[in-house]
Amino acid sequence: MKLEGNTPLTFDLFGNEPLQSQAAVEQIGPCSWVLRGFALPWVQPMLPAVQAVLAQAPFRHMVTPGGFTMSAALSSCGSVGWTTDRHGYRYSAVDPQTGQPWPAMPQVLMELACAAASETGFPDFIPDACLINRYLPGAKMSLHQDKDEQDLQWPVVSVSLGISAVFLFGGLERKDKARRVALQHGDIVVWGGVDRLRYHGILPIKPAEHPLLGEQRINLTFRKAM
Ligand code: MD3
Ligand code: FE
Repeated sequence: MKLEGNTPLTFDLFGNEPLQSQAAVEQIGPCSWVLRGFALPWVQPMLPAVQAVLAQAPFRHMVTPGGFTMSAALSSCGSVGWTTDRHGYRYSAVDPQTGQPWPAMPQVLMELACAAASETGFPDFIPDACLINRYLPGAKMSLHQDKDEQDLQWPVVSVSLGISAVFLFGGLERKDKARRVALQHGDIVVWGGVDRLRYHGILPIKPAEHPLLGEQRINLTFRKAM
């Protein structure tokens, strides 16, 4: 690194210079923001960390309590992960597919989520779950609310990687008109407060090729579940 007169030197736990990002911020709700490109400086160190998680806890297609197989494939890391079966949706400390605890949340993912939350006014956010969704072309996520977390005062931080998506940003009732927002590689969405229970979804992904990730979209959502 370059040493200059008064540059403060700060290092993370591994003695690395912390990554920083300057991103264009778009406010899309009273308590929701899109940080365009915020994750870009983290992408290179993130990808091997995500791959290591997926080696321990491979993607799987969840079946909803109603019997529908979700088109996005899912995995998790952190002290709890999200699972669904015919009894319902819940967070669990164990991956039901392996019987093992979920992989720990890699440091670089935790740092990115905390940096993005701080940027939008949630400096004390410490996620305990990171859900990893993989969308191949045609996959979608129907309108839903994220309400399985215990304390809804904490925000959710979402990181988009790979090919782009159109997300639906609805209201507090399913019937409310949803606005469409394009999400690209490196974009982060943070939502909390009065927006925490807004309906949201992802339109079917259009086929495209991303130079780093190929024909897929990966979305990471960081939550404080317990
Ligand atoms: C929620 N994931 O995992 S995150 C999910 O891109 C999930 O994979 C989607 O919904 C994905 O539960 C969407 C992005 C997002 C953006 C804006 C929102 C979620 C939002 C606004 C309000 C509530
Ligand atoms: Fe969601």
